[in-house]
Amino acid sequence: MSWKAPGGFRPRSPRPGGSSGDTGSVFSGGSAGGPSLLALIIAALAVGLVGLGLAVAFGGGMSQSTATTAPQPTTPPAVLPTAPATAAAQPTTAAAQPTSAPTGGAAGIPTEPLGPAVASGSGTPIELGTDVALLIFNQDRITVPSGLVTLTFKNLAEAVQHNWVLVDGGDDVATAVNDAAQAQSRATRSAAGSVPPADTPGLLVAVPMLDPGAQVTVTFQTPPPGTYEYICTFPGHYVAGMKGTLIVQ
Ligand SMILES: [Cu+2]
Repeated sequence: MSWKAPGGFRPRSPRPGGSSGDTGSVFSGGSAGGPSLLALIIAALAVGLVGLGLAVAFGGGMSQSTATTAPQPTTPPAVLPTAPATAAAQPTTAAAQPTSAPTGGAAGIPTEPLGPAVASGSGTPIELGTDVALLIFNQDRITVPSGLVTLTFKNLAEAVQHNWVLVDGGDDVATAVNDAAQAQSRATRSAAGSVPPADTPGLLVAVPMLDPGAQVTVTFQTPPPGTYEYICTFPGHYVAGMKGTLIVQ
């Protein structure tokens, strides 16, 4: 039948067109190599099965891979927060630098009396000291006339620094001023820097932190007649009760 025809056409397998001859040629391949066709079919099936198997296996792999991928997205976010954290740390470092600057310059640690009430000249002399060991002044009440007052403050302690700070009010103001001093201590990273800035609200006079045995003299204009609290702003001392009252008559 067409068996031979196709066979004869084999050379023409490249086919001249889409005629029936094509179909014949397809079959011809099979007829010409009967065993080959069978082998091809088996091979195709085998390949198909293998392919299917691979597809399934690969599919499974993909699933796992996908599952693995899911965690990956989780990992990146974890990394991202880390990056921001690093970024945040940088700003912190930057902030620390400005803080270091004052410390490095030692300008952050006062060496002279400061505050709006500090004045030049001399006035009514008064003296004040500290206890040798306790965190207290040796006088918790001082009375002065209104006007200029010249205070000589001595740190009589054996091993602790102290200072003297006069505030325009009582405990409430003293607490706020002391807080400002603590902030300075943190900013300068030094207990010696624990002195309120000159523009601290409620501050009248502040002397620098004195080493044991040191003293300082400061003249200031008293506030109007009334009672005013004075404290030591060394970290922890005011809280411990290192304070007194200045009575202006
Ligand atoms: Cu003190």
